[in-house]
Amino acid sequence: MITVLCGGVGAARFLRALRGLPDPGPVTGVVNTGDDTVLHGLSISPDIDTITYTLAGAIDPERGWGLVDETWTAMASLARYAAVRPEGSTAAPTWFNLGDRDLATHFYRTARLAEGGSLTEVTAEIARAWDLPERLVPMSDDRVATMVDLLDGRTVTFQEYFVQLRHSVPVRGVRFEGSAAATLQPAAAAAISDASVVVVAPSNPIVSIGPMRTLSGMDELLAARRSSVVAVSPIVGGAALKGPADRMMLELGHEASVVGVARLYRDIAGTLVVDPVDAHLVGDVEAAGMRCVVQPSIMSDPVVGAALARAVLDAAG
Ligand code: FO1
Repeated sequence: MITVLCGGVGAARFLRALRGLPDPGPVTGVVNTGDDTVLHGLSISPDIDTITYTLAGAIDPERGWGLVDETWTAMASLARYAAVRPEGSTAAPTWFNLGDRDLATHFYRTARLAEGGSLTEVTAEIARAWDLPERLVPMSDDRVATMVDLLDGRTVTFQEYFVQLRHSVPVRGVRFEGSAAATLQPAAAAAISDASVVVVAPSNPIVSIGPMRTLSGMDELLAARRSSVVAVSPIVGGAALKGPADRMMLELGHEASVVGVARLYRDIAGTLVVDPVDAHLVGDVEAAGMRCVVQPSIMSDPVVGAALARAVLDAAG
């Protein structure tokens, strides 16, 4: 069994790449829920949905989130109410775009959670509805909310930072509210212990992989099997492939490079896979304490993706 620790887009593409191997065997994605939010009273799990839609072949390829060929009638209709909401009301938010078909996923998740279903159960049901062969497990059934402390003194939720502020404001800290009391989902813990290989997907080390690492026992589970944990660097040539990982790393005192990634992961993963543009940093990654494998990691087409997946599995021995 292969277990992949997942954020959003990069992880979704890596999981899809595993399908390019002749016989990958059972695959489990343990997915970040620190990005989850409630808007319009709806429970939204962006990373779970990005992975589900990508593996279903239904993701919008340009945006990397939401459904392809989406329509936006509900969002457009909200503008009428946004115009009349009283001062201080957060009703009818229009900054976070929920497509008409995407809304069905949030309706279902919200209704099932309200009935007492766990996020783990509901995630599996949604994955089944989209005919996914992979198993997706949220990192926890408990609420963990990534909060971003901005340099200007404000604290905002992750989605306010990422979408409303377009992640273009400097950050001075990141916190994971609720994580001290949250339990690592037992199915996720078992998937990590029982896997032949654990992959840390090319996801943001701070806000995608970071939240799951704050759950009690997570780092210990990974450290105990460190030699067969392989991380794929989300930083290529000093820049994030998508999103604010590079800037966030710098702002929070880390080097925005594969060496900075190695310093964050060296206690939990034995090997770091880096793109050929970073081949000159192999010695520095190894000096930071990780074995380093060079392999094209920008999953622009299925052939590159499958070769990356193969190299990652080979790196785990
Ligand atoms: N990202 C955006 O940049 N703008 C949006 O309006 C937006 C809406 C959205 C709706 C549902 C969903 O599952 C994801 C959505 N995302 C949107 C993506 C999401 O904010 C980020 O990709 C992740 O949270 C970061 O991994």
